[in-house]
Amino acid sequence: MSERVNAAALLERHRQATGWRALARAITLVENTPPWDVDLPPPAELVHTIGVTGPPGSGKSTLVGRLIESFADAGARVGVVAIDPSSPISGGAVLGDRVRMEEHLEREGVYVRSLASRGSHGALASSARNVARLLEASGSFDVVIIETVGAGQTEVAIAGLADSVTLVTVPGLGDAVQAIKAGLMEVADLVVVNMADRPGAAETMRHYRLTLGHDVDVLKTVATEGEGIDELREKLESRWAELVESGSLGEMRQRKELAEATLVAEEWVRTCAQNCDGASASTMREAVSVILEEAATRWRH
Ligand SMILES: Nc1nc2c(ncn2[C@@H]2O[C@H](COP(=O)(O)OP(=O)(O)OP(=O)(O)O)[C@@H](O)[C@H]2O)c(=O)[nH]1
Ligand SMILES: [Mg+2]
Repeated sequence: MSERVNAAALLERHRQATGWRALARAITLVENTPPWDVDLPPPAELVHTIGVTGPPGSGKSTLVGRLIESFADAGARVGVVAIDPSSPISGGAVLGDRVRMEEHLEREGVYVRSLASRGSHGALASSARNVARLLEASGSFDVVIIETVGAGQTEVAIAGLADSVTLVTVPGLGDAVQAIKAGLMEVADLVVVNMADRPGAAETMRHYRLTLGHDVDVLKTVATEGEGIDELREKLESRWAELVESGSLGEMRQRKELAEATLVAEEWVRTCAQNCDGASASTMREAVSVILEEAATRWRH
């Protein structure tokens, strides 16, 4: 079993230092610690977290690279967490993501970090959520972007925990249907039809508008050319202003925290079931039986 990690102390070291080295070290520690063993301080100020997800190869990293530029031009400090998928479908993305975001790394106030989809402890991407929270609490950013491939339930869920969830898709109804299947549509606050330089973009946008109704904005971009990126940034900013001013941010974050707790709990139970010591095993049995009892009571009423 690993030691508990005190993120507040790590962040204090980052605040005392110049540059990103202390933050980079803190991230490595948090990434490699099971999410339930990390104590995270609450952020001192409100930070807009943006989740970017979508099918493999839809242009997420290219788009995030452009978004960084757009936010930085507008004066925002931007932190980015990108999960490098290790699945065979998108093999090679590790290098690809770095290359695509590299040119933005040298900008003042911008920090980009790629993570493996699995930490060394074998737990899933929920460590990435903790890394995003670490950036949020660091006091160094106004916006934190988290990119995950929408190819697995956990990855989709992680992006879904952000304040503004952006689904990046491409022209072609086949992909739209796939996105619906993967549960991506339910979590999206905003849909981006990227690669709008390809045929069928207008049709795909119409399809999404019809399927999603008026609550979800549908935009188009050509990430490689930077087209539509400022409009996307403005939409994200106005959504954020609305969330803060209407007071609905607090309620939404509470709801998402429950979803996050569920994810971490599931991961804990799974890990514990595979290998944990006697004391943890009995804690797990107790916890599970309390939850089941609660579920049964509610189900009967
Ligand atoms: N034609 C065209 N190509 C694009 C556009 N945006 C991205 N691409 C290209 O699409 C390929 C995949 O882009 P990425 O940004 O790596 O996509 P991704 O969604 O991050 O990929 P994974 O992280 O592997 O899922 C690259 O070759 C990009 O240059 C676009 O708007 N138009
Ligand atoms: Mg990518």
